[in-house]
Amino acid sequence: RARAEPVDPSICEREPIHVPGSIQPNAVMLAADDETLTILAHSTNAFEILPDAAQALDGRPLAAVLPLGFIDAVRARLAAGTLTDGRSLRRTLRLDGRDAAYYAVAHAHAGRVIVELERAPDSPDDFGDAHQTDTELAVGRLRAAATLTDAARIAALEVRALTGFECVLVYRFDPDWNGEAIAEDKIPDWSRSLFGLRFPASDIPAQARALYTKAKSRFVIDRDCVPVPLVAAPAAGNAPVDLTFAQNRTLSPIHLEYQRNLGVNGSMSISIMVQNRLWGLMIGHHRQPHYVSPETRAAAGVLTDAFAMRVQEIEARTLWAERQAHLATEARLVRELTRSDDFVAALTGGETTILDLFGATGAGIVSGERVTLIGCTPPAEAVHQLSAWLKAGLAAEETSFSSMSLTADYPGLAPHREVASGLLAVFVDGQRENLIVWFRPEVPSTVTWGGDPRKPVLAGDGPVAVLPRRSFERWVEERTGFATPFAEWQVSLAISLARAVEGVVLRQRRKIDELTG
Ligand code: BLA
Repeated sequence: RARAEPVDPSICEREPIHVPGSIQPNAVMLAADDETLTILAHSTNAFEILPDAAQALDGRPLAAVLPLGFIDAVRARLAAGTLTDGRSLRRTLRLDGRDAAYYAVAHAHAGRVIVELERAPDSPDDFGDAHQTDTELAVGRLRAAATLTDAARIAALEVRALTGFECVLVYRFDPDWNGEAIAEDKIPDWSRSLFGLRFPASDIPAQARALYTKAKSRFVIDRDCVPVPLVAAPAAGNAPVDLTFAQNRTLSPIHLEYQRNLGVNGSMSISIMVQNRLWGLMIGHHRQPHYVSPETRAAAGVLTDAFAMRVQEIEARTLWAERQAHLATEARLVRELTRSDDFVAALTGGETTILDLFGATGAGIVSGERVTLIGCTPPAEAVHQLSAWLKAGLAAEETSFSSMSLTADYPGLAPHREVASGLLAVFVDGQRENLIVWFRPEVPSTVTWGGDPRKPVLAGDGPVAVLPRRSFERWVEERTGFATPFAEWQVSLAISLARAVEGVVLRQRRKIDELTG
């Protein structure tokens, strides 16, 4: 059998998902010029609810087919600039010649006002403010969660209770945009579990993440539905409608294939934004088609935002406490430094030492030929060679170096990777005679992926060049030579400690010069 060529997952990033040219069939879409409000494009199912649509819609005013009160509200919001960037106007409308009520959601984007019409349920499944009350109670429970794990578990449970999906997952991105399902709430009779599994970055490609940073949610009612095309007036300059913020955009066919392979039909994903960054997704899965009404979708968005705020609070509080503790340790070390003539002894010999910083398990100081080590470290000779390597290799303007896979960067320490897979090193002086180092141990980890991350894509045989993998079988990767990375603030703190030491070292030199000079 011929070996398949490796497939390049970056092909996935090239699909222009914001202009799919179609919508899901539960909605009707009209797109009008945002100044004149004349219709420039419509979905081909428009005639189903707009009796006049059998005649050409394009070129007619929106006001000819939608209630005037609604059009006035659209104009007012346009004038106020509050219809863009994810904001929308929502109204329940009565349309001429129709008994049913329709939900209309209008937003403006890229020169268009886009109106999406969905039939309102005949008998809403809740009464009055039930939604609001439920949502408020759920927000209260989230607020009480003390840890990230608890908050994620509660969020998955509450969002599932609200939306009725068979499974809700909290999916968290890592710094390289791989992701992990950190919480799962699901119906007992679905044996599949994705909890704790990791997925490679290419499963949610860059343009999709960029879009999700702007537009906060996606709902697929029926993966296998036939998309409804958008037809545009052939007017000059009438570009395909940009559906970045549309609620009923059809999702990428490649992604729908992925869902098929996962056994998922109805789905949801809501962006979890923490400090303006896409932190993760609240994902909903249903084995059958699953309709979620617009009010419920909005409430799920509110709950997801509440979770995001809780994450921000918990992360900020943890970071703050950790930094405060480190600043206190640094202050004690600096006090020792000012009392001592020997900076090496001051930092390694007292009650507080540099080993109390950064969660390191080993630390040391190289001062000329003298190597002083505390905790679990490679032997002195190896640390001395490491310092020579850094002295020669660091760029002229650099004073510090950190690595979470030191033995890959510097194979000389490979025999010592158990104690030295992570390194934070900082030179004290411009001549690079004095170096402080912190070591972190290897975290021997097995990462369990949902499928082989080295093969996220298959070659397509039809019109598409790539297909998502078919198997989500657990795939266990043994990772060796990795430590928990040092955070940026820890590197900064190490540099500030080095500056304090430099002051002391210079003072000692002056003293020695005075005595000998
Ligand atoms: C989008 N991929 C997505 C989305 C998710 C995932 C959640 C958001 C769209 C949605 O469903 O709402 C991936 N879904 C997951 C993961 C889990 C899950 C990791 O449930 C685990 C719990 N995807 C591929 C390959 C390609 C690809 C090979 O695997 C491209 C060749 C593309 N994924 C892809 C694209 C989108 C996407 C293009 C954007 C869909 C859109 O918004 O139109």
